[in-house]
Amino acid sequence: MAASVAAAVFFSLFLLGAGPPVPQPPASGHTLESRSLARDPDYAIVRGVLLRDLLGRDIQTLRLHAFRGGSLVPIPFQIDERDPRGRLVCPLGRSPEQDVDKGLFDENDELVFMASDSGDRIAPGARPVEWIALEEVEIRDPLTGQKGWCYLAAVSEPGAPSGIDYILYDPAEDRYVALYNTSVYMRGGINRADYHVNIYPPEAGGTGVDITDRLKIRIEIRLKAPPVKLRFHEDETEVETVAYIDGPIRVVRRNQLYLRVPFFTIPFGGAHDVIIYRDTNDTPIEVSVPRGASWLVQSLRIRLGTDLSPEAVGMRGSSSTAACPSRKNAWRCDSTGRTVRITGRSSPARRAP
Ligand SMILES: [Ca+2]
Ligand SMILES: [Ca+2]
Ligand SMILES: [Ca+2]
Repeated sequence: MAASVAAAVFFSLFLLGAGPPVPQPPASGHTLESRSLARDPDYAIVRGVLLRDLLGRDIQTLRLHAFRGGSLVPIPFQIDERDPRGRLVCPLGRSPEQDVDKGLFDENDELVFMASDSGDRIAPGARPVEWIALEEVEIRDPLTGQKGWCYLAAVSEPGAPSGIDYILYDPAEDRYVALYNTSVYMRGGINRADYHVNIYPPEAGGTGVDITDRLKIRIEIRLKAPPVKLRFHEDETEVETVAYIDGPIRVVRRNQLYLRVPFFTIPFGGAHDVIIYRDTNDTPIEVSVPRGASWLVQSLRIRLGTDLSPEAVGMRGSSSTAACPSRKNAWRCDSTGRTVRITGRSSPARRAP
């Protein structure tokens, strides 16, 4: 049942992505070099410091295009600002934020787009007159040397953006639906830290069924005095999404984790970002330790892991760069040493307390 509901949502997303017709810039120019890039699931991030001709521009006037089939077409992108400390600026949610320059493109702000949306390289000079400033972005696969290009331009009369949104986010339910990657957080209600649904549709090479049992969180705090260990797991945590970004390429959820103790909750570490793309997730975690905590805390240990559901048995994973991890009960390497197969046998992580 869960799989069919998710499939229905997925197709809604696809239809939204098709969207209404988008005004196109005039076809112009000719191809200087054809796109050879073949990587599909990767996103690309380009910092403003590399796009100097556009620094200081109002971000709302910027548009990203690719040259395909002899025409310039708008492609989905977003520009996320970072504050002077380097933290992503989240303009939505309970605690919305602004960059200090209030929406201008500066050196640490970043352009984000999918590598698969890039196109051919266009000949210099063959560009619409509406483009008052321009930077060519070349992306290159470091493994193969294959290339693709796109063009970020400041436009005098910016039209509608591409109309494609690869990822939808519902802050009320804390649920996201990405084109190739669907997850639902919160088991049994709001304010839970763990996700419990993760579906990869057939279009992404997946099975279309939920392969996740649950996220496991194990936190152990060893105190100096009294010399005791405090242990918390995912059922003893709460999370609050304090702010977020919802663009066409990625959703950023800024979460504050709380530990539940008798009668109240205490914040744990600083807020951390969960960054969700069309195909993948990133969760950089930074733990803030209060000044003076060394007088009280001997050590802190955090373990995170995902338990898979029986539907994951038989799945394979591979890496073009890394060898298989050491042999475990839960998976087996093939003869190449680069591919693992989920066996379904009980793993050390599952047996852990
Ligand atoms: Ca900035
Ligand atoms: Ca800025
Ligand atoms: Ca979105």
